[in-house]
Amino acid sequence: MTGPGRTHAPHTPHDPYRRFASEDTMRTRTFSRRARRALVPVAAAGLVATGIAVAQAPAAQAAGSVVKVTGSQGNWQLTVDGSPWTVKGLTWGPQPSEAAADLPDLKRMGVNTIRTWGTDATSAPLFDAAAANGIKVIAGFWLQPGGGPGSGGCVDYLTDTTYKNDMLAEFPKWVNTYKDNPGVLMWDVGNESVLGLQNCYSGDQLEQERNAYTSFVNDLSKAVHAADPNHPVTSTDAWTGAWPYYKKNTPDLDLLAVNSYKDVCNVKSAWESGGYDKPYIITEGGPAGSWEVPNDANGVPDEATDQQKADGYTSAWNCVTDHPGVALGATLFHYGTEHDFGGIWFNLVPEGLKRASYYAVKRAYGGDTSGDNLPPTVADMSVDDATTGVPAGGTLTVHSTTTDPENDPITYQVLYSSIYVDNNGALNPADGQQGGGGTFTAKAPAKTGVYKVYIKATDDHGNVGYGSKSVKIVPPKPDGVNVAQGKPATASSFQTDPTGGCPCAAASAVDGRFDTRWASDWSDPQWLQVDLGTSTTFKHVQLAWDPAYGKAYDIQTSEDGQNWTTVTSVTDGNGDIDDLDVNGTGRYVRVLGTARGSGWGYSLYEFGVYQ
Ligand SMILES: [Ca+2]
Ligand SMILES: [Ca+2]
Repeated sequence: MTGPGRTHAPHTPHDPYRRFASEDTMRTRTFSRRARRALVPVAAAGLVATGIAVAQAPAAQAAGSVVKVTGSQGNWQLTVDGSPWTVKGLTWGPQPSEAAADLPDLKRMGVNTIRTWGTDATSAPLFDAAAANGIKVIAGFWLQPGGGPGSGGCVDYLTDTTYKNDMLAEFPKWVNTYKDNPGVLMWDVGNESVLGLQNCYSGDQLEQERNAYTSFVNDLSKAVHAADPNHPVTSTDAWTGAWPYYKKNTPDLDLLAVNSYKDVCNVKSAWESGGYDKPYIITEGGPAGSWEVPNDANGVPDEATDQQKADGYTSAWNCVTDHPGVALGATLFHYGTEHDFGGIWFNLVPEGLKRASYYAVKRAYGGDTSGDNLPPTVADMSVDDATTGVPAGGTLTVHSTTTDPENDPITYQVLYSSIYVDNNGALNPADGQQGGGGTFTAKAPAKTGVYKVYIKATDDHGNVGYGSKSVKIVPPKPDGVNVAQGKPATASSFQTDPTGGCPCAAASAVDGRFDTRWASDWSDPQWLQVDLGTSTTFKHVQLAWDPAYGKAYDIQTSEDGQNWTTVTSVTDGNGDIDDLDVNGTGRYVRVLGTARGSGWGYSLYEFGVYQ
């Protein structure tokens, strides 16, 4: 980092949820015996039918499908055992052990395909459940680095033959394990690594690594084809800008693949202008991601409403079907149950409850929607003082107009996320929430910063609607007059680097605003002083810290700006808001920082001196 930029969430091409989803699929999973045993009937049913003894035989003994990319330039199709197969898909989030319970629901949606990111010893229940429901799996394999910053670590594809040989042994092993399972549709080697390599390398080496990576994907494709000639192989990246590398280095692939959200309707033109000779599938798609939308007035991604997101899925699917003979389908993102920041952004079924986006995908895929009961719609959501600031621990007021299409009774909950404060995506119910009829009050978060506020509206038919807005939480206003506000201020140093949201001059700590700050060099000691103009007696100081806070500091006064008297000393500061009752008199007041609380410098949103 070049500045104390922690106050702003990093602007990366991928939000924390996608990194989480990626890492989760890489994690070695452990399953309870109970979960494994619950799946035995699925496997056993197939085995009994083929007359094989159940006791020892693996599920993979069932007959696999023959899947092919057939046709010619611009007139391709995917076939399964000779019949056309348009991929009407969703990415799959739950554990494989949950597939037997959940896939019948996906089948009712009209989903015929699910996509995963990793395939290993834990995957059998997923393939088995898919096969039992007439659904097929685009089975992923991880390669480092994933698309998120540093996700999965950095490999040097030019030199690391150990890693490459390991993968060349690993992938065919699992292909051989599962290739005869009728749940397999195709193999998907890697996810967003052409993009992700930018988090590992730059300049000429980045270019060389991207070529080496896609060449290695070709080696893997050959190895997978050698193990299994009956299923296509593809490789996913994050944008069509990766496709020229595949065109150049990966001729063995049967089709291209791309994850695309906001730009999904531009994939067709990118394919047409790129001169490609293979069809493609969308392996992740949906409404614009948090990394693609404009910021709101509080400087954080402006999240769409549930209805706008639902429309995003409809639009994405329409753009896929608008490219017949080339776009062979999509696995839209995401059949996931996480109930957190990323889950509310993308999941069709957070906590297993169905959202507007669930029903939009069901309509797109031709599921039977007759008799569906639909979710509540949270409209016109607003938070009082959302940008001017709600005092920490004070009362937050939120409004919405929420209706249910069937006039079902609605249960409400107000939730907060501190993701833009501490990068924690969890949703926490607000304390002391009251109200109804469109207006709710709740206790505001105790720490300052920009928070997400959610209204969760649940009907009594397993449906949920969400609204979300940001709110700025500011320090509680002390009693009295802030005699420092607007007065001349100077400091031992200040940051100028714009990448950290600076310049961050001393005056920004006394301008009365909680969206501007002073930030010092990253060393001890540092000071900031205010000239009150005339000798003034005061009784309280309030320091509103950026995450770059002072652990040990003195509050001092001076009549001449040269000779200082310590009014109070803090030795165990923990940042955020420090409210200090004092007895001080002087023309000049300063904070002298002697020990920093972080690796950064000292940074104050506001330094208030109260009479
Ligand atoms: Ca309803
Ligand atoms: Ca300020």
